[in-house]
Amino acid sequence: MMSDRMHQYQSVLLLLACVTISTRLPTTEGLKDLVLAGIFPIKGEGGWAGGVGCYPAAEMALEHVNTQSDLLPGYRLVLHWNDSECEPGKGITILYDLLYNPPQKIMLLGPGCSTVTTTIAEAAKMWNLIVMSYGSSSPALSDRKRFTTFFRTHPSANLNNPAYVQLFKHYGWTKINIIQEAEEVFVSNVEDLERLCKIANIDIVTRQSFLKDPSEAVRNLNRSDARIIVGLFYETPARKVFCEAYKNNLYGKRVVWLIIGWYADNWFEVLDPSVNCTADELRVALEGHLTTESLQRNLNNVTTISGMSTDDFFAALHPKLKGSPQQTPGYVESPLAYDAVWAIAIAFNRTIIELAKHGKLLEDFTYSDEFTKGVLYDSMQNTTFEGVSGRVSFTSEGDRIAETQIEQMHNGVYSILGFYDPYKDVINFRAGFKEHWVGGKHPRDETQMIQQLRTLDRFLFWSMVSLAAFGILLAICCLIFNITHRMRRLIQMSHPNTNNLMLIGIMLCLVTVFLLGLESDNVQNKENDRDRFFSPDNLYPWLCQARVWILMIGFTLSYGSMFAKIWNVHRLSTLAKKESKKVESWQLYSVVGALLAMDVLLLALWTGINPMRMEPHKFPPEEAKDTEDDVEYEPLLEQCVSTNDTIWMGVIFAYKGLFLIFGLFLAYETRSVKIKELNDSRFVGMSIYNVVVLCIITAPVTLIINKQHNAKFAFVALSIMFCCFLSMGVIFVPKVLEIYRRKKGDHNDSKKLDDSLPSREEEEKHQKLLAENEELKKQIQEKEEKVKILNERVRQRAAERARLTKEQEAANSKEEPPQPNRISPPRQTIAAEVARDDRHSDSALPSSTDDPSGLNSIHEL
Ligand code: ABU
Repeated sequence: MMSDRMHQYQSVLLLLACVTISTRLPTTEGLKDLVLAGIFPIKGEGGWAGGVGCYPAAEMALEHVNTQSDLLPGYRLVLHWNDSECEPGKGITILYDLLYNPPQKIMLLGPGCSTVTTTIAEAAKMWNLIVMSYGSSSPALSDRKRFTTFFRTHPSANLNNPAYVQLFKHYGWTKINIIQEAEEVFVSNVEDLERLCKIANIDIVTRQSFLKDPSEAVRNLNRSDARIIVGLFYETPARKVFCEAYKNNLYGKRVVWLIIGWYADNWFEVLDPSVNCTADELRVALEGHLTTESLQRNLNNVTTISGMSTDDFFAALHPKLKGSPQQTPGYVESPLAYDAVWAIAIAFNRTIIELAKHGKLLEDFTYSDEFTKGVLYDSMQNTTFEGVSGRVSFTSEGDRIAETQIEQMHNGVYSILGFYDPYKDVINFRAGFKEHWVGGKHPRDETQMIQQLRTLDRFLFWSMVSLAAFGILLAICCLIFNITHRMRRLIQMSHPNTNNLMLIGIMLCLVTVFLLGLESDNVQNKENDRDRFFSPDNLYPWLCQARVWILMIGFTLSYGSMFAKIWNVHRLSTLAKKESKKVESWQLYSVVGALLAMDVLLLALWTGINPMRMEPHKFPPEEAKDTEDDVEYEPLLEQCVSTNDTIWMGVIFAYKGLFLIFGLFLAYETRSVKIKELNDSRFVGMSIYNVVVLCIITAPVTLIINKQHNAKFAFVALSIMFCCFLSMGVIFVPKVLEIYRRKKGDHNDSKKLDDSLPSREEEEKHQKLLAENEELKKQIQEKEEKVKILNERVRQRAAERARLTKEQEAANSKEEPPQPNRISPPRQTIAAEVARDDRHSDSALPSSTDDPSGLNSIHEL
């Protein structure tokens, strides 16, 4: 048991000796060690293994710092470090190991992963430990209240956000989608991006997050038809995300991804058993994507504090790397690790000088030494120098300010597209850089919706308008006819003024056919609008109003005039015989006037309370078959609408419906009434039948085919024209023919316009005669039946008599010679026999007493 313990203890010591690697420097006698605790992410799954590239850079920096004679004279910087594997739990464990095992650590270099840093940097104040991170990008770390002793050479990821916004603006993207790993580093980054997008009026359409498996999040993006996708995740999940994107077809000419730029250059080629896609598939999914990362190298290639340029730095670093730079995670951030060590050295240098003023030594620092921590903090805050990663200085939150580099991938290779300058808030695109997009041009943020107005078929429109124009011409001819022949009795007796009103109404209705075919000018695409009849946009509401007003007033004038006549005919026909049956014009006009007033009142209320406007009805989008572009057509149908239009239409339909049905009733009631002063009243009645039937059919059918603009227009136009033509025909053709007949010489004034039509009395008389005739026919038939029966009897009697006579003669010739007084039975005997037979026959037949001879009855019949 004891030996086991010993063995364990030895193992721990051995392990500590192995993992706590002191950087071996050429020691100089009498140099005091200033020991740093270091945390680097090297192994581990997921997260960022940036320690692989950053640790060699930090090691190189220690080497260079320690060889500087004017920096930290009498001291040697030493690093004791361990691997956090980018795991917060593991990070805390190794922090304890580092802090609670000698030697005393003066400062913490790292951690490199934001997830580990947020845990450790928050706790570091408990040991009065200043933390200098080279690889933590989390914006959450900029919270000074939470991370009181934290500095970093790595810029905050939020620095990329203004660059994103400028990119969105540059490409005209206003609808953005986000997919993020559920880690604080990305959550806080996205929150800042959302804030900036809101200011720039850019919509975040969907925001998907995932913990380990991104498949559902990617599917959700696909469902939302995402086009511009910002992806914030570590490198390992990135491979999973793009594998899912490949499987879900979320790439190509319609999609652009914007992701983090600090992954290793060939990150998608890394063999990963948890990813079910080949490198080639990932390359296909990644083609054309953009990356952003804070600039982590000195672009000017100036000589830096170490005496090296950035190129010199990388040249010196490459031999220290285990693999190729492209495959080395953290290679991009290595200048930050190098500069972090230099920043610590410079801050230590200042601190030593400052502490000396207070009689203190930096190497005497303990975890309870707040004073030294304060001096060290101030020194770090004021540190500034030209580093291989650019100018190093810290904001009050301990952040770096840096440019953002934007890259694009083409055929699996990244090329720099430009840089975002945070001071000027502009992107400086690299001169001569050619963007590479899968579809030849950058994708849109959504499918381009081209609105296509469904216009009336030109042939249909012109056919209907021509027919309507012809109808107006006919109405004008009828009007002229009515006026020129107004002195003729035939026209006078038809109350021509009412007919004129009707013709004016018909003309108005026909004008509506043209108004119904007018279309507005407010759609985006004008390609197929060449031959449209435009009504200027601002006049369209007036057009809507005009259609309703003109059609309603036209209808009331035409149908109302007919109604007034028929109503008068009915009124006169129901008057008592002694009352005057004179047609008063004012009565006709007042009916039409009252109906018109009702219309005007209703229309004025409608227009005043809920005026009409044009509102296009949108049909479901249709895919554009004529283009390769990301385009869909959205068919539009112009329609006049108003608030509460169903209520208004309901009121009007109800009122007009009653009006029509009442007219129909009056027309039926007066179908055979003749009024001398309204000689065309029965033609008017026929016209009313037609109008009512057509209106009753048209109104519901129009509502049903409301969205089929051509069919609706044709149906409404034809119904209007049919009513108009029929009314004019029924009322005016007989008049024209009559006048024509009279002109040809037939001046028979006694012949009236409607003489051909029977009056009600005549019809009743005719019906009576028909009934009488039927009765007589029935009687004749009965008599004929009787005659038939009697004829049969006569025939039977005659045969009987002949037989009897024959028998008699035969008997006479055998027994005795014939005697003159017994040759034939007396006539009376036969008649008596017939009479006897008759008494036995049907009682319905005439008896022998009524007609004793029988034969007489037959002859009479
Ligand atoms: N450039 C590496 C950032 C890693 C991190 O913030 O966790």
